[in-house]
Amino acid sequence: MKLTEITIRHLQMKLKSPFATSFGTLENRDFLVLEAKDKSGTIGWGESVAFRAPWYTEETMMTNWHMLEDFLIPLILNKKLEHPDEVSNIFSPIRKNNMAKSTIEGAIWDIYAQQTNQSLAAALGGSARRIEVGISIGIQRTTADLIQLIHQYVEEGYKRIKVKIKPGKDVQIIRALREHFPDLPIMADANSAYSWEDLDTLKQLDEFNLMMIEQPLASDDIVDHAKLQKELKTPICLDESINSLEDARKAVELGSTKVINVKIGRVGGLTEAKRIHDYCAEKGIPVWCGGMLESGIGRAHNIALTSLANFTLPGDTSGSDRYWEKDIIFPEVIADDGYIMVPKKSGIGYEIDRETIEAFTVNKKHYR
Ligand code: OSB
Ligand code: MG
Repeated sequence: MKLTEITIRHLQMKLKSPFATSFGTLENRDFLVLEAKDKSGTIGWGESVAFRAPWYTEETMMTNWHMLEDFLIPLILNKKLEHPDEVSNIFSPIRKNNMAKSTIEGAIWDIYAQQTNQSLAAALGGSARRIEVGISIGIQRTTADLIQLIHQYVEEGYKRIKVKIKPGKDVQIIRALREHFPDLPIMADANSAYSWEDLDTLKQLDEFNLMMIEQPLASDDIVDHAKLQKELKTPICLDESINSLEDARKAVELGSTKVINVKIGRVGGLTEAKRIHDYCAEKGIPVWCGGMLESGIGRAHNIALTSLANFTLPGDTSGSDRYWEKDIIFPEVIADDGYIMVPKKSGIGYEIDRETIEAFTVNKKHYR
């Protein structure tokens, strides 16, 4: 395998409904799509999951473009590769910038799977025929709006409901949800909106039998997360804090987390995601696959990863129709009764809808 040509596109896609978190509201999803061509002509696709602004982590769509153009593409173009696991070594002179690295690595995994005549899921060692999925709901204007949305998604079959919380929009809302849905698997994601000072509030959330509370404290705060976990029955799940296998090991050893949300982009690619999965399996820590409001390309990678055995909890990979009027793959991702079928075709297992990609492209550049 040897990449001879790469194209980067900036796409802008309008979300069907705005997505609000503890940091603000997203109406349009701006992101990069990377198309890589191997010397044999095989084409692979990757998606940069970084947002326009650095609210989730420090990477942005434009820092990703800069890293790709000025550092990562020059390191990988025309370099001979036997296996995608070698990519992390090639990129090792570049610190962090995991989402940028993952954008190319994902395309290389797609090419590798096609050239070895297997699905990306099989290439990663996954065997699930279908995956169980949940849905992540942004902060709503009123609790009544939130309850109505949850009814709709439960009816559609989603297997667990995740709601976003932030200070002032937490205990009351979760209490109302629990009264309304006594047995529903519910979890809450704070996107780092709390600190140790908020211990009392976080302890109040412990009454509602939540499946887990995701990333309550700052991303670099695994010490306080360990202290917090000692005060709570509810399992803590880390998201933003886990950027590598080493981070996962330290958080697990410290007792900062009982569940891990694995995001391919955040950890620098599928190889590292698989390593975290394997480590957690060994330690009895369940994992699930997080989402970044991806287009169908990123979702296809998520579905393949989720087919690995220790992805035992429903993830955030919902159907295309939850995000977009029209996705950029054929067929679109369909969540039927809360399950997504893992494609059997080679590579990412979906066709790329080039016409729709072109329609959403704001800017593009070619590298060779
Ligand atoms: O924290 O998991 C998160 C979306 C954007 C950024 C961060 C997060 C999320 C979600 C939605 O929770 C996941 C999705 O539906 O793709
Ligand atoms: Mg999260």
